[in-house]
Amino acid sequence: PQTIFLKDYAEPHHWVDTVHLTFKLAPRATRVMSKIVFKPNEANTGDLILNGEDLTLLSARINGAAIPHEQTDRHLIVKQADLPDGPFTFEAEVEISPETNTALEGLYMSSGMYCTQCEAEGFRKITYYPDRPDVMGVFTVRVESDLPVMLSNGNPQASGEGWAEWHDPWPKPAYLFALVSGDLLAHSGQFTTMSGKTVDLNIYVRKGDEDKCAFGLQALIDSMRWDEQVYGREYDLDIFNIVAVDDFNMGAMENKGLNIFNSSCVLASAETSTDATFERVEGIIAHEYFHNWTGNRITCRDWFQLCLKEGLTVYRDQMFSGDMRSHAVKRIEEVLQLRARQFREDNGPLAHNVRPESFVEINNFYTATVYEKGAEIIGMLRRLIGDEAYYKGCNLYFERHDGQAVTIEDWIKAFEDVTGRDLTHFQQWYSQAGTPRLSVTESWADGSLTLTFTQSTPPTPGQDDKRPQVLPIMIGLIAPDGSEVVPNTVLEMTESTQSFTFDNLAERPVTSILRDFSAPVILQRDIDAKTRAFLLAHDTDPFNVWEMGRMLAKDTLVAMITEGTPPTTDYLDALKTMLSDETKDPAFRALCLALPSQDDIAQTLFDAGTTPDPMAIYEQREELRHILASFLQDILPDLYDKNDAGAFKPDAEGSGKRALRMAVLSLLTLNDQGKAAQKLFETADNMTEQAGALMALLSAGIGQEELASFYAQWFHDRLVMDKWFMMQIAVAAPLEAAHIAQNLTHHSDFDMKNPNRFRAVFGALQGNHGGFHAPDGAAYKLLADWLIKLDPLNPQTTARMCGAFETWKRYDADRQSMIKDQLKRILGTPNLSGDTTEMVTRILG
Ligand code: B3K
Ligand code: ZN
Repeated sequence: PQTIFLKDYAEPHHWVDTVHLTFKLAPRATRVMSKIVFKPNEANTGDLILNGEDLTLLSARINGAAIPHEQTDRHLIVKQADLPDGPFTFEAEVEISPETNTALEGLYMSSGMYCTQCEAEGFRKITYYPDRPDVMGVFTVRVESDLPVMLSNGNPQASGEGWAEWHDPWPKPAYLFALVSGDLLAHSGQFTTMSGKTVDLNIYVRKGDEDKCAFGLQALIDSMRWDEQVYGREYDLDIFNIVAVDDFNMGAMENKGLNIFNSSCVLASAETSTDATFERVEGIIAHEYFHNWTGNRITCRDWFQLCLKEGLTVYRDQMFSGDMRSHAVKRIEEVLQLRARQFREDNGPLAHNVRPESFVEINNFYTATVYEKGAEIIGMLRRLIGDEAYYKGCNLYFERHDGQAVTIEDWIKAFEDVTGRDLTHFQQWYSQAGTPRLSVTESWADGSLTLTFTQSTPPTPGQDDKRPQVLPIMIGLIAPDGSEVVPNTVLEMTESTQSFTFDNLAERPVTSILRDFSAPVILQRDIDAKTRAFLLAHDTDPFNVWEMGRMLAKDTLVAMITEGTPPTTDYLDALKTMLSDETKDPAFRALCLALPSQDDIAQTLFDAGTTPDPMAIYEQREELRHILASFLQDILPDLYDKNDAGAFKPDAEGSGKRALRMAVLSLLTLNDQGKAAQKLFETADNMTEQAGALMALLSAGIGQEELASFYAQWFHDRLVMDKWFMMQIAVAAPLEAAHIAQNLTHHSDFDMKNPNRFRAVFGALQGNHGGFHAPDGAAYKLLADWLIKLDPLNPQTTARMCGAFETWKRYDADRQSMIKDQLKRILGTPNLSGDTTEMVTRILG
């Protein structure tokens, strides 16, 4: 495998004008006929270079005549000297085998249907083509199939018995190509765009899933309206199709006019889906739809620019979800995710720039850093330049680059042009990895408060010296009587150390720092108990109120683990007050009640110079749950009853109440031997409460009977079965987790070829911190065994799951050496994929 560098980017030798494809679909012998009109790129002339992998070439012609060409296992090359002058037509016929394609990249089969996944470099497994995003062409596709539904990108053009033709008028890179054929049903609707055009909307699913589409369709309609109202972006085809596929390597894919979804990210019903699933479906539908402008109409010049479309589109879907639900709650959830996934990545051997400078396998860079940190950069930009300039800049970007494949520089330039500011320093967020540490001191004299900030970023692999970043630090000042004397103010920090002074203050105020988590940094603030209690009670910024509570919980756990100190009454009282405060949103209170994860505690200990002991973390966190259950015992039953949301509606209000109710139930179960949870399990009419009750029971070490009856009720529903696999591993006690997971891999419903099922088992195992790091190393070995088995079938999912080991350097010598042994064993496997080789090599460092 070869390393590819950003600095080596060169334009292609040929551009594509139009593409005609004909697919004669058959499980093991699909024929693909292509007719591509090329024109030489006068700025960089040379051989015709086409990508192609796992293809059987049957014929190739240029302008109707056979041509001399070179063929390797990755390319088809025609020498410049053998090419006609000027534009020419290349035609080829290849054969491929979708049924045996277990990598789920290119054209493959899932539960009897044909479907495709081309991003990033899957189109080359379909036919010979310049498979790079800067080559954009107008596609016309003919599908011939025995199965009734035949779909591709764009608008339907003509169809007959056994065939259909589609034409996409918008030039696009090959990674946005899609084709689907199956025995499918459509759940349909319509949307009228802002200029009055009617768009047909369809969600295609397998028979039996048609009653799980209504929510997704409404989310699509809401997204289309939102993008018009907020960004002025209108949809541009007559039809928008979504297809649900069971076997899919990630969440969903934004193919032009034909989004393909992992069925777990589009199907939803009250009985089978939790509130979290509804929220995820809404967010992912929006994300893929928003790509139509940020990704499709304007795409990436090369894969190094991935964050151009992903960071921006994540930012847009986050804004949308905040508007649909609650901004405060959404922001806290985003930060929890960012810290759990992106900070974790940034702190370990896989740390990389938001815009990487080299890669072996681009699929390994669809990461939390590119996506979530990429989104944080957009949020910081907006905070620095203000809303008006932000939308102006976006409009300029859309106008200037519509139909083009562009770079981060082009994106930033639009904002420089509308603001007149030099954003060179800000742009460093794309080229410097690592999470900045921010500390602050305060001084007070004669009515003036001075805040002195210091920032530094620890070294990351290949980047030893870090420079200061541009940080928008949003603050507020609150007077001792609780009134806010300085409302939200953004301080722009650009130096390593920098002071900001506030004058003419009557009394010394309390400072609220990094409101709304205005920059993706680790704030190291020595804050005394009194100040923290004051902010908990008076801060107007909901994020910081939650953050104060979280700091208290973390300090409590750390003190229990490292010093054996029991929780202070400060913490317990504050939590009780918060929970009982009915003026506060139940969803917010649920977030306050949730304890920091074991992984989060492990990282916190490590940052503080202590080697984390996973068993102690597990035990003390359990101990704290028991202490809370007994301290809060008077209020729990009442909270549980009051937050019964009644008839199920997957909206913010209902889901907020259920979230609080389930968090309360989890503690209540430790007091009542599971009575309330058992009752709820039997009577619940929705999955949020049924699964919530089961999780509460399992977490208390009971509930085996309910687990069995859950299986009996749901064994026929594959998405619910994923939960059944996941739940029992996720909450298993440390010494049992690997054993339970291993037994489940022998269950007749376990199917390693289905990524959802594989992740249900092994994602849950790595997510169970105590279980994954059990002292005997059984979980390390089990995961390695299965990664080795999966790699030849599905390298992409294998490589991604290797991330489970990325934190190995946090732990003691024994664990380090056990993990290293497993990583070396994986690396030593004959014929290991390039994907997995790259990941394991980087993790070993
Ligand atoms: N763009 C796709 C991700 C493709 C992943 C390829 N390994 C989905 C998304 O981000 O919207
Ligand atoms: Zn995306």
